[in-house]
Amino acid sequence: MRNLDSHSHVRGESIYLDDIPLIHGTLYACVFDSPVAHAKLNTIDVRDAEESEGVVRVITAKNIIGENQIGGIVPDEPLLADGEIHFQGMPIAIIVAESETLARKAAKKIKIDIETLEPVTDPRIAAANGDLIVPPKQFILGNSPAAFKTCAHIFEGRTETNGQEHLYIETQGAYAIPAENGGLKIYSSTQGPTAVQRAVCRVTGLAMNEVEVDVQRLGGGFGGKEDQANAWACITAVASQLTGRPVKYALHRMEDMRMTGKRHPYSSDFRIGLDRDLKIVAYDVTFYQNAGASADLSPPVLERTLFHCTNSYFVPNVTATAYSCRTNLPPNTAFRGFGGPQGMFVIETAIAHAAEKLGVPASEIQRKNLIDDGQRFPYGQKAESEAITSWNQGNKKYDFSGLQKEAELFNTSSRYFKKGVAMMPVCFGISFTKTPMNQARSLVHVYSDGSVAVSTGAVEMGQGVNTKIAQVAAKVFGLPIEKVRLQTTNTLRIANTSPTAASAAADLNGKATQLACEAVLTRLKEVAAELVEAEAGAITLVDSVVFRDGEKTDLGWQRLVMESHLRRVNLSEHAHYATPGINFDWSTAKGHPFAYHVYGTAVVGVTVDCLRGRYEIDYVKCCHDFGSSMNTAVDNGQIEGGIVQGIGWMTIEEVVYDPDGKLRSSALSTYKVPDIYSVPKTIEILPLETDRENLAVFNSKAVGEPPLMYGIAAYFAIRNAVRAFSPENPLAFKAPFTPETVLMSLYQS
Ligand code: MTE
Ligand code: LUZ
Ligand code: MOS
Repeated sequence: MRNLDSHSHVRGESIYLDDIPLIHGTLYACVFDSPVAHAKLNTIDVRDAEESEGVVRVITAKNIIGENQIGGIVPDEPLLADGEIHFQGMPIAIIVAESETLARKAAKKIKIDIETLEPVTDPRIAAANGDLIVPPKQFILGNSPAAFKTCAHIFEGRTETNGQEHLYIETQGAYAIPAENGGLKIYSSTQGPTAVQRAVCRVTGLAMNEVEVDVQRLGGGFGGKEDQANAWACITAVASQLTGRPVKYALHRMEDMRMTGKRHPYSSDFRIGLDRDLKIVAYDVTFYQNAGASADLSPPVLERTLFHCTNSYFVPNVTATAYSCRTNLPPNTAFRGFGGPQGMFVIETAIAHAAEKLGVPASEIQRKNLIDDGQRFPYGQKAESEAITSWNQGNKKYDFSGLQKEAELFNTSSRYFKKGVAMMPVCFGISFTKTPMNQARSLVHVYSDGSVAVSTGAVEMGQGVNTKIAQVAAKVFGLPIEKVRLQTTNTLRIANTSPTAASAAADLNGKATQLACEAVLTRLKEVAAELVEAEAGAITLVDSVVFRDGEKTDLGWQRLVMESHLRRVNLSEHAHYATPGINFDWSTAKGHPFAYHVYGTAVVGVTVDCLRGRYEIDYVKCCHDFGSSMNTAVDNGQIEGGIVQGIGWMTIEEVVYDPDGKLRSSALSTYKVPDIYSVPKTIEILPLETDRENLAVFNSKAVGEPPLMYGIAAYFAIRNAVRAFSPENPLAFKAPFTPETVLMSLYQS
């Protein structure tokens, strides 16, 4: 089943924020943002800007009618700088003008008087200064201090993983339109319409029932619009409130790169202890998360790092500690995997490091420690594990040791090209780790002509959630998918939504849709039973036709719907779904936070050109746990995209800040994402065979984030190839492994 959007996408007819027809009188906003990372802000001189051609209004913190505050979790994020500047790119003033060009021209005329302060960009320095976003968090399982005393082998080290620019194709933006009696309608490129609604209410002083947020789709979000769409929506809302006119702001690429946060860089320390049989006995890890200047989503990202700090392994004794460190960088935020990848990188490093020191393949340590059914994660939840089955089924198909031997054989006869292979098991928990967020609603209308409209809180951002939800409705009603239309995501129709995030949108909104459709179906079946003279229990709907006891009748869907309407039967339903059985208690740091886990095992092979430092990803082969996929086209696309994005993070994508906090990789010429030439030559996906039940919609497990972490193997595969060339060189565990760092690693003395 193809993605419903593919037709309009390829014809360029899909509607994004920038395609919304503008209302007469629309103004354009842009911001004047800080040129320095840390400073005292004494005065802002907007006089020249105000007098600049076409300028309608210049807005600073003191003009905001509501609160100058957009911090959702911690109230530490002013919309506009007031008194102090916390990062380079921090919005200071909003310029509203008759055209985009005139607004940007005027922005250049703003002058500020500042006293620069020492910026901090290193999370360890921030931690040493006691500058934490929230108190440290810890997971403890067993007793690692005691267990280390029993270990045959103990290794320790440090890792660094860098940030990652989301580079959604559609930049951030919003369009605010005044509504009756001081209300506002906001079109926003957001993953979280309700988050936008709340933030807009806070800065404008309006109530939630006065603000409507509408989202057609996003040109990508990847977590970057889970919370960080709020600022731009607030800017247009404040500007619209103060001018009484519609205001639009769509960021230019370089503004977006400069002003928005990225994946959190982490610096981490680990200590791993193994017994003689290579079983991991104890693992201590300390994470220093570079949160940037304000909390944003850093606390839950930090928590997910802890949740995934042992990846797919069972480790009986774990002490994991995590610090969220405040620095003078743009606030870092959600990014596919939400801290999970950063946690997993560290244990994979610990294993690789132990394997190198012990002279055994890392895959042997990995395989021997995979979590089994009934074993517990450090947070107390028992595994329903597919870790071992996905490894074994992958191995049966791909022959992992055969692939390793092939690379070794190649390396014996090749001097300047070296191959490396690495494995990556993945275990990712599905559910928001904040239990209350795991709820959703769906509004289903069956119109009198038989067409079906579905509204949910899910936001389509390329991941195919609308297609999956349409499939759910079509399946329940026994209709072709063409009969079902997904409406925009709108806070008037669906209230109090969780963001489309945590890979859970299809599960949560799909299940709510299933419930809504089933409720309407029950009523339709009662009418059908009357019309064909049967018990309601004997009725089924298949291919738009009513069946009685499995036999086709001449009552079709359309007539059934019309007859039901004439009998005044309710053809609409608003249903609510809340994931059952989940909980988590931070006072004990134990619980059952996830509805289920997604498992998988990947093997990645690379070839490094040891004269130039360049490399190619030869293949990624994975055995992936779909449960039972309801849409293999969409799901395989998610896996391929996730893998490429994960490889990008580990290899060529390099976010660089100057020590003074200025983003150097601020354009597409200096920040490289994988393109068609650098993607793996082959990606093979083997669906794991399992007949286990799960809490996913129609047993089709969430797929959005987990595959990103297969990309971590690319890092270790490159490392193995580098070591094949120069085994004696000491190598840091620092990602990304860019071609430049590979070259230097090959030839360092
Ligand atoms: N796929 C595309 N094409 N574009 C995106 O922005 N975001 C990812 C993933 N896949 C994303 C994507 C992220 S970060 C998440 S959490 C999930 O999609 C969210 O959607 P889902 O819950 O429907 O899987
Ligand atoms: N967002 C969030 C997420 O708020 N909570 C989560 O647990 C989460 N997990 C993954 C991605 N986004
Ligand atoms: Mo995805 S990081 O949960 O938006």
